[in-house]
Amino acid sequence: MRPQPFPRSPTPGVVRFYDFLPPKETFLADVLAGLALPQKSIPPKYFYDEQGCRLFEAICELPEYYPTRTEMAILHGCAGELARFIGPDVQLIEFGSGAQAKTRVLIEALQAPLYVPVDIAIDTLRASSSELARRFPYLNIVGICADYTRPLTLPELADLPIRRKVVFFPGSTIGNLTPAEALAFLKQAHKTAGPGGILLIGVDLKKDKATLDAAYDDPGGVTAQFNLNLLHRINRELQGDFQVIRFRHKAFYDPALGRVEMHLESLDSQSAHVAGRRFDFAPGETIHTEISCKYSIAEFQELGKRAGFSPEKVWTDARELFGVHGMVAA
Ligand code: AVI
Repeated sequence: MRPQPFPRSPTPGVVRFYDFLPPKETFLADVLAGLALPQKSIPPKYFYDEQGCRLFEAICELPEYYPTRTEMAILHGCAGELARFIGPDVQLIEFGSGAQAKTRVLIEALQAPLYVPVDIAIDTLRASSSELARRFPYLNIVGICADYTRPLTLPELADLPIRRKVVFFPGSTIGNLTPAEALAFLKQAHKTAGPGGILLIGVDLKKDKATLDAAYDDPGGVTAQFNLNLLHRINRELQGDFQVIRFRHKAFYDPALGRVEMHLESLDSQSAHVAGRRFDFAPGETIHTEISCKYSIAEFQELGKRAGFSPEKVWTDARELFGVHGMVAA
């Protein structure tokens, strides 16, 4: 797909935006195909419309949802060591850049001259890039609106004195891919980083079921709203007629598979239409909307090695809830 240059941001620090986003027909095609499967399912990347991004930010503030604040604390704690490990004059490429709070810590620590955020949510990408440009006037920013789970060739960028590329993938978003997809993603990240480049990746660690169940099914129901928003989004964008009130959020950790699963469960026998196609639901039938895989440090290092990385560093918190891995592309 050819990149469409995005309308220039009014903020001078933001150099350019590129839009590689798949067209709306892809959302429709993925929903129709997913709802036709024996186990109905919809890819989690479709959570993140404007409302979904807002709800995800609210999740990150929940007392039960430890990953965001734990990773942030780890990055603050290891910023100096990180800067020594990575060195100066880097191009910082961030996949799934979202709200970019963690990015600020890294940019400050590394004094990176070039930042390339890649995200599927264009509004968040533009707003947070503009905010970063205000904070770091020396920083060159090239925003890429794209689905980074698909192969993507980044445009060749400014002739700045760059010594190495650093791919930053925080938030344990890699957990939302199956292990096979995660491996394919890591191979892609290896290509993007290039020889000697670094992958800095946040990965949620395996832990007890009670902690994980609470993190994905909070008592205030914010995660439920986030999950159910997918049906609202289909109604809004794909002429759907889901009666959202007749579905409920279901989330649980499966220790045997080492992953959290999120589903939307039909409360009774019902039908819904999407773009004129009818889908039937039995009571208790679910749409599988997300997996969130958890990895021990050794499991993730093994995956990294299979993608061609040499695992060099891991930073964790005192309770060993979360890990930030530093890996060098061989
Ligand atoms: C974005 N991703 C890493 C989150 C997670 O923890 O898997 C998405 C999420 N789903 C429910 N709560 C948070």
